[in-house]
Parts: sequence; structure tokens; C-alpha cells
Amino acid sequence: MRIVVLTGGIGGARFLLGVRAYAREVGAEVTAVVNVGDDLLLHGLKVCPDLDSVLYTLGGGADPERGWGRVGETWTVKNELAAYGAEPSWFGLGDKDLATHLVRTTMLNAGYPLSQVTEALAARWQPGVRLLPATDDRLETHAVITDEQGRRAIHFQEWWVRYRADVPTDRFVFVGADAAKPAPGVVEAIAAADVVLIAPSNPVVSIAPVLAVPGLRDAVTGGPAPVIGVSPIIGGAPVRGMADRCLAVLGVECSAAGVGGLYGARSAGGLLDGWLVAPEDEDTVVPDVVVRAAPLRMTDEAATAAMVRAALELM
Ligand code: GDP
Ligand code: FO1
Ligand code: CA
Repeated sequence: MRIVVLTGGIGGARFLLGVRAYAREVGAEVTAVVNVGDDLLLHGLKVCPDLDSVLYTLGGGADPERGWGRVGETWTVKNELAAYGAEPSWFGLGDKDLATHLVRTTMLNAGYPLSQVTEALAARWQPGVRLLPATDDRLETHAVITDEQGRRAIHFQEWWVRYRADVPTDRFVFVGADAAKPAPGVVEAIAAADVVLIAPSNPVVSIAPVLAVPGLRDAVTGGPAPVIGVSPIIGGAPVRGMADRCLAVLGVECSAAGVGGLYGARSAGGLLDGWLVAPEDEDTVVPDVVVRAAPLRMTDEAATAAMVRAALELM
């Protein structure tokens, strides 16, 4: 069996722990197609938060409380940069994490595409699933905001980390998406998949930028594999993070029904064949999509693997 998972960072990474556990049980192969819209250049270094969250989580090196970055992290370089007054001061790179960005940036500068760089980083972390960036090309999520400086677009990280998503926002733009191509192997993996799972990731700023890569969405919606999504919203609220604020920008209700409706039915030009929601949302209706309820809290690997099993039972 071949499983493809479209994913963002922390929520997607935790979901992938369960997918990997399930896959080991049944002898399945897993490919994760990861969002790159959060990526940024900082102090000359390329930082890929979602790829790194997945790499560190599956490799056993993630900080479980923060969710992002390395466990046992130290902040010497961050403090030294602050002593110079170096900006941005609102985004901190840990010392251990920095090594990843140094290796990545060196390889990118030498001409390797991000997909090959990711494979090289994965040689250390042994995530046990194939990790592919959605694209090797530049694709950055920006938010169009209005503040005392007027109407302007800022990088997703500035919106998320500096403003905590708490600033009047018109819309999101996936800069570069129009010209981006799916990374090598992405379309092939989707075409060969027995199922495509949409991780319980942020639909607006994690899954949407993946699907914004021309050809990628079509590969999923026009492919042979059933597409099953897992709701990141339980009882009308995100389990963590600020998906509620992201959905509000789109005017979409923060609920399992709202996100299911945003994705839409594959049979009606949308994405989904099946939608897995939490027991408290069992009354959810998404027109033309098969909806089932199962416990959706990723408290440990076994609970998450059970979630994956429930998702696959929707096929
Ligand atoms: P990010 O890129 O680091 O923001 O992470 P993702 O986009 O992959 O995932 C963020 C989403 O994961 C949030 O909207 C959360 O609601 C969701 N999430 C986190 N933990 C859980 C959980 O235990 N169960 C479910 N269903 N969703 C979760
Ligand atoms: N999130 C923060 O809230 N503050 C930070 O200083 C910060 C630094 C950071 C460095 C590397 C990395 O991979 C992620 C980092 N994050 C930080 C998390 C990240 O901004 C977001 O949670 C994700 O991009 C949303 O998916
Ligand atoms: Ca993300």
C-alpha cells in the first residue's frame, strides 16, 4: 500500500507519527508532501519551519512543548544577535537548529534543489517516510494587512510570530506559486498512491499553499486515489495554533463543517472523498463527502495510528 500525506508542520508531523506507526504495522510506504510557504531567508540562511518540524518530530529531535525547533535547544547565537541589535528580533533561531539551516543553505548555494537537500538532511534524521517539499521553487505565503503604515503585504512569519495573527488582514497570497512546479517525485507519488491523506494541518496556511502549486492540486483531484481529510478543528476550535484567525480571514466558520466545506467534495470540483471529524462533531455535514467520527486527539502514537486506521476505513 502507498500512502501520500499532504502536510504542514507541527500538526502534520504528529499525524505522520501515527501514519508511520500504521504503515509499519501493515507494510505500507509513506510519502509526505510538505508545505514550504512558511519558509524564509534569515541572516542569509534558508529556514524551512514545516519541513524541519516534520524532520525533527519523526527523527525524535523535536521539542515536544514548543512543537517547533530542537529539544534541549540553547540560544547563544540568538542572544549575540540581539546584542548587535540585529533584526528581526521577533524570530529566534536556536543554536542546534542553526546547524540545519547552515547545511541547507550551503547545499542550496552549491546548486542542489530543496528536495535533494531535504533528502540529505533526512539521511541524518531517518524519518522513516519519504519527505518531499511541495516544490523546489520559491513559494512564500504573505498576508495582506492594514495597519498604521497602510495596506501592505508581510511575510507569513511576520504575521504569525510578530503580530500573532492579530492584525486586520484582507487575504493571503502565495507568492511565486503561479510559476512553481511540483518537486520531483510529487506528482508521481500522488499518481501511484492508494490513498491521499490531508493531515489535520492548518487548511489556510499549511494545506492551501501546497495545493497552490500548479499541477499538484490537479494530480490529487484528478488522480486515482481516494482523498481523505482529517479535521484540525475539534468542537469549533483548533487544537493548537491560530487556525481560527486564518479561517476568519477567508470568512470560513471555524468548525469541522467549515473546513470540510472549504476543501469541498472531489465530485463537485473540490478535494475530498472522505472527512474524518471528532466525536463531538459527528453531526457534521459536508455535501457529497462521506463524513465519519473518531477520536482525533493525537495524544500519543497509538492514538494517532488509530486515527489513521479510522481515516483509511473511510476509503
Ligand atoms: P504548523 O504548520 O506548525 O502550524 O502545523 P500544521 O499546520 O501541520 O498543524 C496545525 C494544526 O494542527 C492546528 O490547526 C491544530 O488544530 C492541529 N492539531 C494539533 N494537534 C492536533 C490534534 O491532536 N488533533 C487534531 N485533530 N488536530 C490537531
Ligand atoms: N515560532 C515562534 O513563535 N517564534 C519564533 O521565534 C520561532 C522561530 C522558529 C525558528 C525555526 C523554525 O523552524 C520555526 C520557528 N517558529 C517560531 C515556528 C514557526 O514560526 C511557526 O510555528 C510555523 O511556521 C507555523 O507553521
Ligand atoms: Ca506551517
